[in-house]
Amino acid sequence: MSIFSADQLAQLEQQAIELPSWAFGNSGTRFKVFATAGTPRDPYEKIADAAQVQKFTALAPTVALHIPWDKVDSYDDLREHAEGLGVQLGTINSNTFQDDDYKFGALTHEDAGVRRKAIDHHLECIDIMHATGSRDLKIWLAEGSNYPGQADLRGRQDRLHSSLAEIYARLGDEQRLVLEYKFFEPAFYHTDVPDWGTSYAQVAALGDKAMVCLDTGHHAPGTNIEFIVMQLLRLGKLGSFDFNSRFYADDDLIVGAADPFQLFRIIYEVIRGGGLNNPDVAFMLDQCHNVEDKVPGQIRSVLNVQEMTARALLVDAEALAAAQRSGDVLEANRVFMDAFYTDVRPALAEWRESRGLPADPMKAFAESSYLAQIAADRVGGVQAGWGA
Ligand code: LRH
Ligand code: MN
Ligand code: MN
Repeated sequence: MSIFSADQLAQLEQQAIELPSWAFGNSGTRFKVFATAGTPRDPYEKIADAAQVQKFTALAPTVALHIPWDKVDSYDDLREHAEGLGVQLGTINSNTFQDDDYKFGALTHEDAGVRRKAIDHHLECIDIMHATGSRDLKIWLAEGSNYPGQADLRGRQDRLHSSLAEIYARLGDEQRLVLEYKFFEPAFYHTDVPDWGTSYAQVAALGDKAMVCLDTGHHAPGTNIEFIVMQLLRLGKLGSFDFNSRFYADDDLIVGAADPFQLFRIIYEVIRGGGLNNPDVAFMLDQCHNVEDKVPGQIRSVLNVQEMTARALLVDAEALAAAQRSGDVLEANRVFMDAFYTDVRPALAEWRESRGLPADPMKAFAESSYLAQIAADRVGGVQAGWGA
C-alpha cells in the first residue's frame, strides 16, 4: 500500500520541471570554471543531455534556451531535434548582460539608441519563440548602479516601463512575458528590478500576459520566500520559478541541497495556492554545476523537487486547518512537520517502477554509458554557460 492517494499520485505524475540549457555547459562562479569531459559544443548537444534527464525521470519534458548563447541557424531544425529526443523547447531567456553597450543599462539606459538595441533583441527573441513553439519570454535585467548618485532611479523605472511596453505589445496571444527580479549583482548599490514588488508593479502595468518570475536564489538571507509565493499566487501573477539553492549569494546550487525544508515550504504554498500543475506557473531550474557532473546534477535536482512535492502533498490540510482555526499552535506545527519528516523515497521508487521508470534514476544513469560516451565523442567543449 502506497503512502500516497490516487489523487496525490495523479498530481505527481503531471509534474514538469523545465531544464536550463546552460546547466549542461561549463559555468559557475566568478572564479575558476572547472570543465567536465563531454561538455556540449552546441545547443543540439545541450538538448541531447537534457533529454537524458527526461528519459531517466519523466520529470523534465522541456528545455529553456538563452539567446544568444543558444543561437542557431534554424530554430525549426532545433525544435525537430528536441522533439526527436522526446523533449520540447521551452522558455526563451533574453540576454542583455554581455555587451559593452549595456554597461550603464539596456532597457533602462539613458541613451535611446541603446534602449532600441535592447528592445530589438527582445523582439528577436519573440520571433524565435514563434519558431520554437515557446510560450514564455523570460527577462532578467543586469541593470542598476554601483554608487549613490550614479543613476536617476526614478527615470530608469519610467524608461523600463516604456521599453517593456514595446516588447509586450509584440507578444502573440498565447505568449507571455515573465520578469525576474534580483536584489543585487552585477550591480551592487541598486538594481532596477530588485524585488517582487517592483516586478509586480511593472508587469501589472503591462497586462494579463505579463507575470513575475521568482528565482529562489535572488533574495536577501532570511527572506520568507514562501510568503512571496503565496502573495503572487493570490494576486494571479506568479508566472514562473527559477529553482536553485543558495548559502550566501546567488549560488545557483542544486535545488533543495542547501535547505530542503525551505523548498518544502515553498511547494506547500504552491499547492495551497492552486499552483501545482497549474499551467500558469512554470517550474524551471536555473543552476550551474561547477564541481559535479551536469547531467546527474540535473537528475538530482528534479528528484529533489519531486521529493519535496510529494512531502508537501502529504500535509493533512484538514487537520492543519482545524488546528489553525482553534489556535492550537503546536498541533498545527506538528501536522506540518509530520509531512516534512516523512521519507517518501521508498514509495516514490516503487511508484516509478510501476510506471516503467528506474526506481533509482541516479543509479540507473550512473550505470548507463552516457557520460563515458559523450566524453569520447565530444572533444573541445565550449564554455556553454556564459559566453558561448
Ligand atoms: C541571473 C539569472 C537569470 C539569468 C541566469 C543565467 O542571475 O538568474 O535568470 O538568465 O541567471
Ligand atoms: Mn534566474
Ligand atoms: Mn541568478
